[in-house]
Amino acid sequence: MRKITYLSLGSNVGDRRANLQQAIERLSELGEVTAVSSYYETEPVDFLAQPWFLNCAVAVATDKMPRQFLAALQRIEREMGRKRIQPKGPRAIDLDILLFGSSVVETAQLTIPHPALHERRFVLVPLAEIAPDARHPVFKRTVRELRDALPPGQQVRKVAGSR
Ligand code: PH2
Ligand code: MG
Ligand code: MG
Repeated sequence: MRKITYLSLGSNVGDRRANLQQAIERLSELGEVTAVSSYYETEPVDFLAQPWFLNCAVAVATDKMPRQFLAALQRIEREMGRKRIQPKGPRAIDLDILLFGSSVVETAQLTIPHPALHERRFVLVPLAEIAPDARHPVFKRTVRELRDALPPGQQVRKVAGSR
């Protein structure tokens, strides 16, 4: 059954824009890419001593199941030279599942919705651009509502003319 999954893409190593573009091209191997947000320059969160990220959000319509889809994302990360060194640290590409239809998944390998989705401006601002009315299946709030409820802080700047 085809579901819409929303992803957060991030890069803060190498040619960040080329990394996002290459990842978006590869995502079309997993389904139909139906929307891509603008690109945003974003202040690092959690692990602060690293360069600013370029982030965006992407919608993919896919027939895959969440676990299969995650394995495919991890393969793309690997093939794009992602090295897992510092948790939450610098990376050429990070592909995170935010929402997967209205599925709720909680396993050791995968949590959907993404556990930090509701507290990250670098996720909610791009996501609200392409899916303001998508609903968080646990909190029962729309993406727009979650974005508007964020406390101040976390700088996120739209890159002019990025899409
Ligand atoms: N990803 C992280 C940790 N911190 N900060 C920003 N601004 N953007 C990210 O994509 C990001 C982060 C872990 O995946
Ligand atoms: Mg991440
Ligand atoms: Mg990740």
